[in-house]
Amino acid sequence: MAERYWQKEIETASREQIKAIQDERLVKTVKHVYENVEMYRKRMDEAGVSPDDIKGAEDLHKLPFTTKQDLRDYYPYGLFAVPQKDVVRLHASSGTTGKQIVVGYTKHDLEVWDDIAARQLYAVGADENDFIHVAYGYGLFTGGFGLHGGAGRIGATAIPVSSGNTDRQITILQDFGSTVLCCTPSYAMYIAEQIKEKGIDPKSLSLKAGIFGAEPWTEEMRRQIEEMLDIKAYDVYGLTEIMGPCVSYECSEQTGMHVNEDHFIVETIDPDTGEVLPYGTPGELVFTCISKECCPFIRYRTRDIGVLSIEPCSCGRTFVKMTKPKGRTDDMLIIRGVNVFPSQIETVLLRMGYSPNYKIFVDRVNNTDTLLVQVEMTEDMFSDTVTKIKEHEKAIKAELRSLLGIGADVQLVAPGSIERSMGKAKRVEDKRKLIGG
Ligand code: DLL
Repeated sequence: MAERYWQKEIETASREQIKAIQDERLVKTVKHVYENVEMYRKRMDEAGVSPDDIKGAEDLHKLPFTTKQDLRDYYPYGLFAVPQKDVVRLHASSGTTGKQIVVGYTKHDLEVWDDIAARQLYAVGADENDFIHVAYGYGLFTGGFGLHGGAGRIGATAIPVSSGNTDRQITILQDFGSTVLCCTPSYAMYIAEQIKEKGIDPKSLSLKAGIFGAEPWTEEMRRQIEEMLDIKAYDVYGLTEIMGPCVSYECSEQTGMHVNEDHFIVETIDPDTGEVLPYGTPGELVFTCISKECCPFIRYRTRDIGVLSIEPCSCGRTFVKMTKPKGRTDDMLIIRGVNVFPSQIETVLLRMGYSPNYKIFVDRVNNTDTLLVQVEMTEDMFSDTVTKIKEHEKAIKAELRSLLGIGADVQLVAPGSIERSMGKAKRVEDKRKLIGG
């Protein structure tokens, strides 16, 4: 299939052209926030930087960072850079901890959002002939409206199912002829399991692609979903603070997501020192909005860890690519001094043939951290003897020890017994935090 682009000129522009656009838009945005947002004016004055010092992207490092705490401190509208009469939409996110944050969009901001979602849809091979089944939540969460806007932009038929009610999702997939499924990867997996359980042949559906994001997932999980639903599964990344879904989008190569660099400048930094890192080095992703009117956050620290690459991509797009974020600095578990990402545990489990239905419990007993991984047995193990099950548990333990470098307890539980998620999965329970440790 020939590669198709929604906005070919910019998606395949030369690096020089992209840099020129970024320079011009950054200069304009910095002036905009300096003039209209008290926090930016104060921060820049304190740092001794004036808008005139910012001549292009190479000056970005002079600007102070913005964090989620800033959004909380200026809650709800203190960081809006336009008058309320120009704000046409609000979205919000509560995150896993703390007070929710609020962002606003002007008409222009929503148009940009529709365009970047349209780029994602074209990149997975969709066009006006497709039925876009949106099973991300609609509401203050950005997932539903984000992909919905993109579907409208390309003239496809949007099916705004929202999340939940899995039986109904499946009926709609069957009856309405959905061709592209959009939801979290954990929900896609659950839908796939239910389809299997009902004895429905995935080939009897019209689905051809999935756009899955909003939470970390592994390559192993991608393969399972692709196989179970008989589709191509693409990753999509974004966050409320920067826009919502489609800040970066995956293409036919399926090796990471192109950042929409005409709207966002991406950097990776050392999370401890704030120092900018070269491409190819894992670091915290930091985004600067350069075309937004209402909430153009400057050097927003995402806490997501990724790697950027500027290697040529077979799809022809020239935007920088980011790897799947392997986790968040604040999701990283430090267990007995060792850094552990839930995604590493997922990789081991899926490689060994288990499903991504697992739960990680961390606790502290007698001043020592404990790690327990619960995972569902496969259907064929269910009738195994206790001894046999113990052997399977031992095998997982050994694999985890070799990958993580620390010991973990493993418990195989009955198929279907771990709670399923219709949105973002919550797989970690760190009891140490509950007791303030
Ligand atoms: O999750 C926006 C979104 C909706 C993205 C639908 C993709 C699809 P928030 O609720 O603000 O926004 O959460 C943002 O989710 O900082 C990451 O930690 C995580 N995240 C988002 N996409 C991915 C992904 C939406 N593809 C936070 N892989 C981000 C890993 C992701 N983590």
